[in-house]
Amino acid sequence: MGKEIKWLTYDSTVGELYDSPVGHDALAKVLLQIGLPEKVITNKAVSGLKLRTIANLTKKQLGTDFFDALLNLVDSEHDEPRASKGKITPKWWKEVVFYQIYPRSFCDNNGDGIGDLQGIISKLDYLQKLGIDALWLSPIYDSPNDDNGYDIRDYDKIMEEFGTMEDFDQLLAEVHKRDMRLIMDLVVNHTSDEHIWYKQARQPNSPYRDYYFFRKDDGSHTPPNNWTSFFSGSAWNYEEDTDSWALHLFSKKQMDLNWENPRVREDVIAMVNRWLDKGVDGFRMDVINYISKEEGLPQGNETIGNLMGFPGIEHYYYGPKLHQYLREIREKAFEPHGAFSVGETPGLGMKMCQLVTGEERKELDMVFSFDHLETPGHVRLEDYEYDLNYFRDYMIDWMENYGNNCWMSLFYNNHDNPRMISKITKDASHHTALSKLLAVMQLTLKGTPFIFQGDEMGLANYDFTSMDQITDVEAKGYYAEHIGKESEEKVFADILAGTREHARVLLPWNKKLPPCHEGLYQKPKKEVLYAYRRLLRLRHEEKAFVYGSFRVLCRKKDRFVYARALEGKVYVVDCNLGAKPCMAFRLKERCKIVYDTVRTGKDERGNSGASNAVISRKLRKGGMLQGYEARILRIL
Ligand code: TEU
Ligand code: CA
Repeated sequence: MGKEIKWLTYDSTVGELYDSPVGHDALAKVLLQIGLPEKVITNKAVSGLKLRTIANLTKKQLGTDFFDALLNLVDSEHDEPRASKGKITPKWWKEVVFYQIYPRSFCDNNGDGIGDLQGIISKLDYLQKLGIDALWLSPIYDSPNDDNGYDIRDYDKIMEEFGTMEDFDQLLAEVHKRDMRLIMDLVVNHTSDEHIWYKQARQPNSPYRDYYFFRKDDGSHTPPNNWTSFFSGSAWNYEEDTDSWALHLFSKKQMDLNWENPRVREDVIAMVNRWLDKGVDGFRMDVINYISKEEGLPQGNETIGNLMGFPGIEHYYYGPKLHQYLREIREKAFEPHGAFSVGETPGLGMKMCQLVTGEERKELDMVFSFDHLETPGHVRLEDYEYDLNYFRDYMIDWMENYGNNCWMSLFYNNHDNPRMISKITKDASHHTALSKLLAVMQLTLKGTPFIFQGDEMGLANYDFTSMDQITDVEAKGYYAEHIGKESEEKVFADILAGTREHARVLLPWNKKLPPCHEGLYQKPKKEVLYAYRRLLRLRHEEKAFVYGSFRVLCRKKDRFVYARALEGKVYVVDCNLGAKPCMAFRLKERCKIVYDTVRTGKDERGNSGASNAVISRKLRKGGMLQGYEARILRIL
């Protein structure tokens, strides 16, 4: 399986570092973070330099141990990713379109202002009519809701507010009755501090002590290392009664499980098997790339910490035993059940993703990678405008280089992100067109689309006016951390731009909202719904959009034109990524318009009647695309 990669040292060159999979992804990530192009590294003058030279030259900026940290990370991976050009293995999860449900804010059936399982059941027909054939449910397990269910108290119980296990069984049966599939969220990097394991573990002599990361205070009364939590502050809680520290990469109530302990793995795998035995079709695995922490939990490199915003991350985002643990769950739980797995893997670049999703490696089926969600030099909690030209280049890179043994997930939104259309522009007059443009790309590019609830209604960000409307633990932590250092205006503007709350307001079809969200309402856009239905049907009817080849026809500024082809059938997707009109792409071949975001907007069946012929004639002469218009053509 690929050649052995050689160990790198200070005598290796920048080029060699960039050639190694982990070095490549780590450097690419750093460049992305500081907003520099790849050329900075690939140009000959730099790539030939020895690391020793670079380290000496940049000592002031990067510190002395930056390259130590980098080499340590790089040398933990000796497998070479394989990007096959061969035939794609057919799988159900490559052919479906997923819909993500965030249960708390999807549909409230009993009118208490909280979404629930009966609410989901009541919308299955709607989802089926939309053309959805697989669902991903964000966590529905028993939880004290410090992080809305991502802090699990009992993996075998349903959150009371959502319903009962009977409701769940009914939901699963109703999903399957419609030939749809259902995957659950698997949150096993951490549990709630109210989980029975953690409660036991707090006793120093408990057999559960080693289920988590506890460290005795060394007398200094400072945390054992400089790792920080994703929700601000140190990643360590001090526990007075035992004079020890406990690790939590997320909120203070989300305690990291120690995967080094084989009993943790056994218990987790047994739990996964119980759900699979019930008949669920697979899992979305929360921050699954964080489960293997480097032995000894070493101090994080400061430079990396500053660049990435999260000191310590290099010691766990691609940990030494990650592959081993992923294979273990697959072999002992997923494979025997034929279950599907998609890992949430923040921070992994393309090569690392190839190394966890290559089908020959038997780890994960797919991942959610996130580098397309922010343009270079920007972070989510920041008020800036997203440039779709970056999205295009990112997609082209992955379409061309990820390999046919790997398979991508395609998404713009989830419960951790604001709506992409609002990030591109706050000018609401463009939002309908943008929703449809994004839908066209998501449903015609190569990979499995994951639509987030409300995308199909054309929902945009909410106009929150105060922190009282924001319940999310991340935003609250961010506010507390930044409010002393920057103006209140700036802090709120950044939160308003990027808060996860935008994705967590009850969908507009619910009458009663919780008090903090009262009055927040957006009118669902029928036109966007029809566009989604039409595009979903097209994707299901035309396998070229699933298994077809991908070829770029034009990638000039604000233009993205590509072809998908299978068994002689060729489709061309012509997208205007800018707000201004542009010339449509000129094809030599005769072609037919299959779908157009502007002309067929209102018609649910996608019939555009006479206007198609008109467009066809115009097309041969050139024709125009309006701002953000997209069009799908079939070559005749
Ligand atoms: O998210 C993991 C993650 O790293 C982020 O996307 C994170 O929420 C934030 O954006 C950090 O900047 C997953 C879940 O999707 C998220 O909802 C949970 O809060 C988190 O894990 C912890 O379980
Ligand atoms: Ca309810």
